[in-house]
This record gives sequence, structure tokens and C-alpha cells, in this order.
Amino acid sequence: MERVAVVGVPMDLGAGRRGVDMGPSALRYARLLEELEALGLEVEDLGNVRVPLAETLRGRKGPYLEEIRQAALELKERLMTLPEEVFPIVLGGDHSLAMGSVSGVARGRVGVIWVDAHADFNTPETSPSGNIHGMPLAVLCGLGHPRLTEVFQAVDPKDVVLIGVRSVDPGEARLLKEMGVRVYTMHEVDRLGIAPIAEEALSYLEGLPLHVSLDADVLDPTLAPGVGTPVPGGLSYREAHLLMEILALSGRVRSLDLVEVNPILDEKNRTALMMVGLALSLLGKRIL
Ligand code: Z70
Ligand code: MN
Ligand code: MN
Ligand code: MN
Repeated sequence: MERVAVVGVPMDLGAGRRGVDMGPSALRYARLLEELEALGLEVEDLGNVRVPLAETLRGRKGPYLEEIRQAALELKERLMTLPEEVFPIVLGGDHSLAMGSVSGVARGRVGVIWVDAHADFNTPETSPSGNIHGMPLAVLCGLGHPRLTEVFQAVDPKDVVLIGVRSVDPGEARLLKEMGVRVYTMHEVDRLGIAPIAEEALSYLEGLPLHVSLDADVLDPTLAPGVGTPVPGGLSYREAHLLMEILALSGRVRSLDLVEVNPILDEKNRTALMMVGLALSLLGKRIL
């Protein structure tokens, strides 16, 4: 792959706290585009999708379903117009944007590798918080609010692999089992190691083009403090990097989300820098 298109989604309407709307700026400031160009890729910045500012919705009660739907739909349509050989990188923003990214890149069957401390598999019935960034993977699999599933359902739950999970609500755990989603929790990462898990995920999704959705909170919070919902016991940089490298070596990854970077909670932009490093590993940066 030669050409990369970057799209920002400055959205925090799906999250429980403010600040991830500044994630796209933080990732650009961490030199994502320059570093990709240094790899020899042709990179185009398509700018940001329009998202209403939370302040303009004051007095309204969340969860801002229609606003999130509209922004994710705009992202979906933007991605659908890209030529198939272009590799899109979507900058978040809260994870609800992935409803638009995955449905926008899906041309027929797509395998989704969702790398996250959370499963994001809640529905309005199972969600304890009501936050929509806890629901996008369920919506993509056809579960949840009909206003969302009618436009974003795009994947077979059997074509999804979750990696790094360590915080799951009781209702979503039930749904994950019922739908047959493959889940590698941190328990499995600790027992088996990340390399065998990456290889197993690739053979499980054999033959499919792949989308990687990378939530910054999968990393250990000591490395990536700039996230809204830190959960202890996350991936080390070495594990996350090796996962990206093994996925890169498959040659099958076609698109990427970098989400949930919250610069307000970060220290000197290190969470964004970490995410940029991982994007480079996925796009084939080699030291030798
Ligand atoms: C919880 C919920 C979540 C990200 C938090 C948390 C969901 N399961 N996702 N941060 N990225 O509220 O549904
Ligand atoms: Mn997430
Ligand atoms: Mn998460
Ligand atoms: Mn390496």
C-alpha cells in the first residue's frame, strides 16, 4: 500500500467526559503525517468531519444519539468515496466514530480487530452508563438502537476479534457469548503471550481484509495516561508494538482507527506519541 488518507473526528459526545474531541489535533501534533511520509507513503490529510461542539448542545440531555449518528454517517460516506487502494486512518475522538469507519470501509466481508480495554458491546438495555462509545461494536454487529443499526450494521460477529479486554459489563459479557465474538482478554495475553494471539487472530480471520480499531486505553495507563477510562493492567508498549508488527506482516490490514486520546488528561502528549508509534508499526516501519 502506498497512499494513506487521514480523517479526523473531533467527537466527545459518546464519552462520559470531555476532551477526546481534541484527540485528532494531538495526533497530528505528534507528527503522524510527517512520520508516515518519512516511511515513503503518500499521505493526504482530508481534514475533520463536522461534529457539533458539546457546548452548543447545553441544556439538552445526552446521549446525543442523533448528533453521533450524523457525524459517524458523514465519516462513513467520506470513506466510501475513497479509492480501494487508499489506506484510511481515522483519528478520534471517542470510539463511537468506529460505527462510521468500519461501515465505511466494509466492501463485502471485513474482519475487525478491536484492540481495547473494553468490549464496547453494550446496548441501551445493557449499558450501565448510557455512553454511546461503550456500544459501537455491538451496533456494527447489528445490536442496539435501530437508528444506529439501520445505517451502521456491517459485520458478522464471527468476523470480530477483541484483544486486550479487561473491563466488561455483565450484560455485554452475555451478548458477546451469545453472538460468538472471539475475545482475548488480558488474562489470555498474560498466559499465552501476544504473538500467538496475533497469529491465531489472523488465521481465525483467514482470507478477510482487516480493519484495526485501536483504543488508547488498551495500553497500560502508566504509559498512556491520556484516556477517559483508564483500567490498570494493560498492554505494554512492547506487546502493542509486536501486535501491530505481526498484523502488518500479514499484509491484510486495510484501515485503522486511533481513538480515545484525551489530551486534557495526558502528560506532554505522550499518549498521542505512543499511538503514532503504533500506527507506524502497523504501516510497516522497520529498523533494519
Ligand atoms: C463501559 C460503558 C468505554 C471506552 C469506556 C465503558 C465503555 N463499558 N469505552 N471507554 N473507550 O460505559 O459502556
Ligand atoms: Mn473503545
Ligand atoms: Mn476503551
Ligand atoms: Mn519490533
